[in-house]
Amino acid sequence: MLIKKSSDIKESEVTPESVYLNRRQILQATAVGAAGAIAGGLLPGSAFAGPAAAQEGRRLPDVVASPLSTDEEPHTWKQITTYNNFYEFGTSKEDPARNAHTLTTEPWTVAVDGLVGKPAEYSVDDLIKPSKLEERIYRFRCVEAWSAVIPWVGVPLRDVIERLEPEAGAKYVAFQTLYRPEEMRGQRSPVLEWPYVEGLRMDEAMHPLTLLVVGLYGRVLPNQNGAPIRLIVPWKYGFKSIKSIVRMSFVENQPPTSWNIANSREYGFYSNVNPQVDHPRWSQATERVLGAFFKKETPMFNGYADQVADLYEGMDLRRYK
Ligand SMILES: Nc1nc2c(c(=O)[nH]1)N[C@H]1C(S)=C(S)[C@@H](COP(=O)(O)O)O[C@H]1N2
Ligand SMILES: [Mo]
Repeated sequence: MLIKKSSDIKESEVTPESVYLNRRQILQATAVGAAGAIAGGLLPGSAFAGPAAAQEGRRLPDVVASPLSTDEEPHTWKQITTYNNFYEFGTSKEDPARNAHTLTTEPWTVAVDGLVGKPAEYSVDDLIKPSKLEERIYRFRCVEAWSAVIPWVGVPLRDVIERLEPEAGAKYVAFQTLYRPEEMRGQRSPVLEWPYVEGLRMDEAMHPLTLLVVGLYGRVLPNQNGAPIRLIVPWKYGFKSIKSIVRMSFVENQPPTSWNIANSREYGFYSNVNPQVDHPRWSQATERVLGAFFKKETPMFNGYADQVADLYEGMDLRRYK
């Protein structure tokens, strides 16, 4: 992965989607055309029949480009908002785009509790202020072996945690998604234990790459992508990146996580992207990039090994999956 130096970046470089409607789209049109003939449009992100893109919400003010962005070209707004995983709105990849409009995200509060100096119910604005909003273009790798490149807008989780003043005994941060079956139709079925929960070890939560996300392509986050506030941990499989967060708890012991509760044989707590350790039912060595036909090799830690490998030094990553 190439990382730009901050001195090379101006605010005007923040990504409007139109900038990317060039080479990439031409490449994709070709790839999807070829794939459509073979796979009948069932390929992730293909242009064939499917839900409409999310409506564009409010533009977020004063977003600065981050030097931690990958130089890969992002997928389109339409791709990122029509091929999602969000079981609260259904189990198929098109369900969130069809069903997530029922979620109301205002008002919204995030409860902060546990071993922390400043527990309270925070509005999203109060939680992220006064950090400056950054655009971070990250590689994103799902456990189901597809991947995308996504221009998120958010603030480092680290800044937020520092302001909340965790106590020395806090070793993990636990996160919880909203539970509101009237608005989240998927929660009316027991496909997962509700509410969705996730967690990070404190050093993972404090890592500079870990982002609390409130936007996409410079605009407020669409519901299907986890509005109004979600986590992004780019070196871990996508399911660690919990959506529509309503609680952050500072705890001493490793917290339970949804996919581990659902199937502990297949999903561990760490869930770092690791091409050397297969999922029990499929290989993790390669990935299919959203909209592309050919698979490509998955790099260790999703390409972020230089930045995060030392978090796991001395750990057996086959055991701690
Ligand atoms: N609350 C909640 N968060 C969730 C999920 C979910 O079902 N519910 N799915 C996860 C999985 S498996 C993935 S791959 C990512 C998908 O994020 P995206 O739809 O924005 O690409 O969200 C993660 N966060
Ligand atoms: Mo996923």
